[in-house]
Amino acid sequence: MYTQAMDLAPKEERKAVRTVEEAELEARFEARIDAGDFIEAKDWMPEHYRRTLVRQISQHAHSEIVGMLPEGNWVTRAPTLKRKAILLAKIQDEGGHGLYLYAAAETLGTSRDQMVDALHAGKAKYSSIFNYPTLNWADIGTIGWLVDGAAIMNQVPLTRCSYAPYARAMVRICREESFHQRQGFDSLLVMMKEGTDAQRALVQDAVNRWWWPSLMMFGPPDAESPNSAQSTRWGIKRLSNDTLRQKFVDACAEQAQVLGVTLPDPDLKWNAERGHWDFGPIDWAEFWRVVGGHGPCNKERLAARVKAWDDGAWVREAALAHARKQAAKEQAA
Ligand code: FAQ
Repeated sequence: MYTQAMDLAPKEERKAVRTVEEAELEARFEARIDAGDFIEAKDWMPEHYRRTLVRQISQHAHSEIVGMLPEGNWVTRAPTLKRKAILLAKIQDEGGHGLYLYAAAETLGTSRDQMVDALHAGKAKYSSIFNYPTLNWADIGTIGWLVDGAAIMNQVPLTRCSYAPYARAMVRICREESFHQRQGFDSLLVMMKEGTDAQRALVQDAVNRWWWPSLMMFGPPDAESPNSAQSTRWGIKRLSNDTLRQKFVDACAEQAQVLGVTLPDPDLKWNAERGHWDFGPIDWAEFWRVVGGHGPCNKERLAARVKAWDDGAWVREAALAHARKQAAKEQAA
């Protein structure tokens, strides 16, 4: 059920015999990838490259859109006008990121409606992280610090992805994510340094709950990541799941000291020989349970997206009717 292979043809059809011309095109494509060229939408590309990108970009777009929900839960309860304005701006940014990414995926020949249908039918994935609840105000700062922090770590290398429309979208998205991470860290810092004991306890509680799911955002270990080898070969992925996860742990271990919070991992310690922070085992059974649709909020998130889509039908219909009227007017003129 939970696969993104929504428009994969049956296996027999995919085995279609390659013509000499296709073999030449493919060799030229591989040479361009080897030379570090960017691939544009109208360039020839192997079908598997196209499908891999649609899979990844649509998952990424869905993550941005579903990712608005956990934070949206706190818009009406933000503690000050300033925090509310920041939160609103951040959530709007996530919506914008989803739209750029759907547009980037559309350049590969898959329509937004197809992608949205796959999400609503439970066939398309979105990041596991957004299936966890936001229980207290410190969850919002923690999402900024850890979730946006993990998102940037993963997304900066994507600005050099071999598919140019995706790489270009990522440049702007990363700039905005950087502001998101900073506002989260700032919000937590204020609670930790100027807050009450009760506020500091809220921050620690939020960090305890979000730390491990944030590490899972980078995907399964390299040895168990079926898509990594090919995506790396094609320059879609520039750094591996485990490499990015380690970079994230290294950054957060230092930042946690500045904040004065404890990361909930008794095995977290500096390893001078490796020049990295060691960390404890990740519960991959939990990760796969959440990815498989059985996390704490999967049902709620999907239901909220389907309801928002259904409730917005009249807007889409009105926009189409307006466009038809305008076109008819122009034709008559
Ligand atoms: N959750 O072989 P790999 C954000 C799936 S945006 C769910 O390693 P790949 C902004 C994977 O799809 C966050 N599923 O796969 C924000 C594959 O299944 P499939 C999203 C996951 O593609 C912040 C299977 O496991 N970012 O946070 C996850 O080479 C705050 C095997 O995995 C992106 O999407 C997961 N965590 O590497 C918004 C970045 N991990 O498709 C609001 C772009 C893996 O074969 C608030 N994506 N899976 O059925 C990527 O960089 C890659 O797709 C990875 C996975 C690294 C996520």
